[in-house]
Amino acid sequence: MKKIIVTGGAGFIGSNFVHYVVNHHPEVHVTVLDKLTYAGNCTNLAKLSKSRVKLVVGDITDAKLVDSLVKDADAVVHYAAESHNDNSLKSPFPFVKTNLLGTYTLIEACRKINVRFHHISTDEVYGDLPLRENLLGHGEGIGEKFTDQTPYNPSSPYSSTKAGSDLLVKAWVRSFNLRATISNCSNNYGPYQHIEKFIPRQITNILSGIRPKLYGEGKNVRDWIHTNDHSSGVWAILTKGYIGETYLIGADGEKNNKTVLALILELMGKPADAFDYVNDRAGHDLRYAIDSKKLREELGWTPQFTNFCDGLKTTIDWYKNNRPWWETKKKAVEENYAKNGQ
Ligand code: NAD
Ligand code: TDX
Repeated sequence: MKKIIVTGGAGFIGSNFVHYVVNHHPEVHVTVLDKLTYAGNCTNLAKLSKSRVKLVVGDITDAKLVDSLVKDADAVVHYAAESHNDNSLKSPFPFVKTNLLGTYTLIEACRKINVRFHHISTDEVYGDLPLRENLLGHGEGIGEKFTDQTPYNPSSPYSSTKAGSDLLVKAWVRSFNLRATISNCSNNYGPYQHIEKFIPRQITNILSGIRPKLYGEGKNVRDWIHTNDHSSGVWAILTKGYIGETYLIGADGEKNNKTVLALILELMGKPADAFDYVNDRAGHDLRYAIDSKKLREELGWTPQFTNFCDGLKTTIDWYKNNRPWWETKKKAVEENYAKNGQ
């Protein structure tokens, strides 16, 4: 694995993966293919040597461009996507185009010349699980965590297009012997995450003198994983995973949104009630939880960044120390949320 293409490598998780590869695998050269949408930022890669990482600005739905890059690669690691649920509720078309047509374009390119493909997906393809409090009386273990056997049941335009892209990859494996694997990961946090997302939105609200905003009652549960652990999981699957298999990546980080916000407020020295309840998200998934036994037992992967409080502290410091990275975007993001009462 000497030359890899990372699509979406200028976004949050993709750029963290590129840093991970550059830092841990000196023999690998990375070509990032990224359209630099509102979510992509070439400064995410600025500290990396140009001899190790090349940025190609372009669209994954551009078959000619994709073909020309794939012909020189040993593998494609596909992160590029429209990634925000709230945006998908307002304007689904870019999700259909990038997540479905973009994935199709990439797997066709890889199929034609037999290039290894790894597809990055999300636990949201499985829909949601009942809250643990609502499980009482229904027996232990029922519907407890997602596995690769859980039926697909996506809720939003975002998660349904991610589900569709997974199904395309599965069909290309079965019908065309595409050498592909899929990973479905839970909610990531860490540096370089766009301020539209929950954790960076609340941190940058506090840093801007705006009260944090909690959807609904704040009871919804997300299974948090540090993005560095996502990267090591993807690398393990790319290099040791079995073709055609799906691996779930998660680090046992279930917490409800109110608990996460309380911790952010405490770490940033604010009173526990210094936030607003705002309109809930339409179709808001209740709970996600990953069973990552297959990845741990078959490929020997173990997450390293499992102290959530420490991870949150370093993430808060990153946003404090990198104000120019987010400050110019803050006003527009908040104005957009305000239109929805959020
Ligand atoms: P992001 O929105 O921060 O980054 C997406 C990147 O893709 C951006 O750099 C953007 O410019 C690029 N992109 C978008 N459309 C493109 C196109 N048509 N052509 C080329 N590049 C394009 O997203 P993220 O949070 O880093 O998520 C990355 C991947 O991980 C996605 O596939 C997402 O579904 C998946 N994922 C995310 C999470 C999470 O917690 N954020 C969890 C599990 C899986
Ligand atoms: O201001 C907010 N207040 C709030 O309570 C925002 C932005 C979110 N929320 C809630 C909604 C969710 O329950 O916080 C939770 C997390 O929200 P997001 O950061 O928007 O993430 P989520 O919708 O869970 O999806 C994320 O994880 C799975 C990523 O955005 C997806 O790309 C990934 O697939």
